[in-house]
Amino acid sequence: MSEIERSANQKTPDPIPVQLTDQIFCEPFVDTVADSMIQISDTVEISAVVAGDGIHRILNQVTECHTGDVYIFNGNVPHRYYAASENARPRVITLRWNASTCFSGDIADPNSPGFCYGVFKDRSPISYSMLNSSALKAVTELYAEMQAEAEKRELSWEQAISSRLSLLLIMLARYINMAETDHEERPKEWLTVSMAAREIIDRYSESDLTLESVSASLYISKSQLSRVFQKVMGVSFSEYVRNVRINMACRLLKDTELTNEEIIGRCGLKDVPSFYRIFNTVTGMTPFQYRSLYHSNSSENAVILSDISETLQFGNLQRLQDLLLSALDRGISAELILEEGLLPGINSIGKKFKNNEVYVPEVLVAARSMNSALNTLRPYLANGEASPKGTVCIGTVQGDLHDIGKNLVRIMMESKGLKVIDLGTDVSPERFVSAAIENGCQAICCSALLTSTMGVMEDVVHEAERRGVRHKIKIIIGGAPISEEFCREIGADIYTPDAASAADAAIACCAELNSR
Ligand code: B1M
Repeated sequence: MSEIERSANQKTPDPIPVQLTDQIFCEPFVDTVADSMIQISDTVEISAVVAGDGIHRILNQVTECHTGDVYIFNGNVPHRYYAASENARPRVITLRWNASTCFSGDIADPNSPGFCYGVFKDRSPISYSMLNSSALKAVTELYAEMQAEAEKRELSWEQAISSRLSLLLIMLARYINMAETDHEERPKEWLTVSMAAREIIDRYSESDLTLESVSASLYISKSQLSRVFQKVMGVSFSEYVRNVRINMACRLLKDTELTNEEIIGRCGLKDVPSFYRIFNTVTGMTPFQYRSLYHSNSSENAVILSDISETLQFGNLQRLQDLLLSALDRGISAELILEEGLLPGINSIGKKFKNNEVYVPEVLVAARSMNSALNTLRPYLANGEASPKGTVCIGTVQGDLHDIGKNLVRIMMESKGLKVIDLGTDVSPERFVSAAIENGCQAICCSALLTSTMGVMEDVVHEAERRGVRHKIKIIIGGAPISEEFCREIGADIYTPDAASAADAAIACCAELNSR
């Protein structure tokens, strides 16, 4: 047993430690002196989990480890891998080399430019306090290459990582060497960011993981953490948190049968629409498409959903109805049919219309299919409650005839227990406000799809003021051209980007007004 293992063993006793299955000493760098003669603090150690999941303990800190995690430490950081259970044993490869042959500084001292520490966890670089920015960049790029290679499945992760691990070491050696002359000292900032990244990894499932809470736990200001995070990581704090969450969501989609809602809960995400939006931004796919890559059952469902999307565009109502029912029969949820079948269909028509590939009649046909499909799905989307949580009125503003988005918002609101008075399309400000007063509504919900009609929303705000009810009726607005900024500008209360969040916002408004 090596010196390193002996010392790690003494400090971290555990019932089922994992055997390092491949323990290779990186030939080019290991001194000719015997292993036991090398000062632990002079060695750099890279270990990688190449298969399976388990537990990793660094000093007294215990975290999960997964295939693809890479840890770079100087040799006197006691850390070990453990099996999560008798049957779940990670395979770990470890490389070590004697850094004193090429670096005379102290790699164990956080204030030394050669201080060596890096963690690539959950397949993304989560913390590193290594050397200089060039080393960081080089190692991060190499890691990304390994990951891409493993993911392309040309090589297994194990093969990809084994072949590149020694390269990582070579790279580190080169930059440790350079660190002696490159005195761009940043270890303190890196340590701060490492600690923040560590906290993000530990708390990604908590929805209240914020810049504020992390900076408070590190006893630094929000702006300071935000600045050093961006500088060291090259991405903002919130982007980083988002990426960690989406990485974890990818893993769950691939390895489990959890529903979107369950995944959202486990990854600290907000709701289905924002999950879809963020997931798409990061991966270029929907969660369902991602899952379909790995599950044959999901790929069959994907075929039905893309059929639904196509049929909606051609307007064959009977076939659409059959497909919807057969999708429901197969256990595909109404929400998924909406997100993966109907909405892509209507959006695709919208794009074709913009590019002059189809004209108004085709759009009308698709819109008719969409409304009929929404009617079919309505009972499955809505699970209305006996006593309403509040009353709202909804409509598309004057001059605007688009009603699909508005209908969807209405269905979501009803499904969450609100009583909804639907005023239809082309609704004047006077009608909105009169209907709200007559029906005792707590909120007026306005939808607009045209840039030329969005201004009507401001008239609704003025009309509510003129009739003296502005203080007791909230005005919620939405639709493709609307934004948060526009909402502020016109003095409306709430903007939401999608139907589900519109329903949540309306419920919150009703609760607030009811409690007064
Ligand atoms: Co029209 N149309 N259209 N159209 N149409 C758009 C909106 C357009 C973007 C198409 C394009 O050029 N790519 C473009 C608007 C450009 C602009 O102003 N920036 C446009 C145009 C120009 C027009 C006409 C002027 C075309 C013409 O005649 N030359 C004309 C206007 C008629 C009028 O209203 N006075 C017109 C007509 C039509 C049809 C009648 C043919 C048909 C509507 C049929 C119907 O609704 N019953 C139609 C359609 C279908 C579209 C597209 C293709 C689809 C709209 C849609 O239903 N999307 C659309 C292009 C597109 O969006 N891709 C387009 C699906 C729906 C679920 O999304 O409504 O955005 P959306 O709702 C979302 C969110 O926005 C949000 O939640 C919903 C889902 O989560 N949301 C809210 C909506 N309301 C909310 C309210 C909230 C909160 C969230 O709180 C209260």
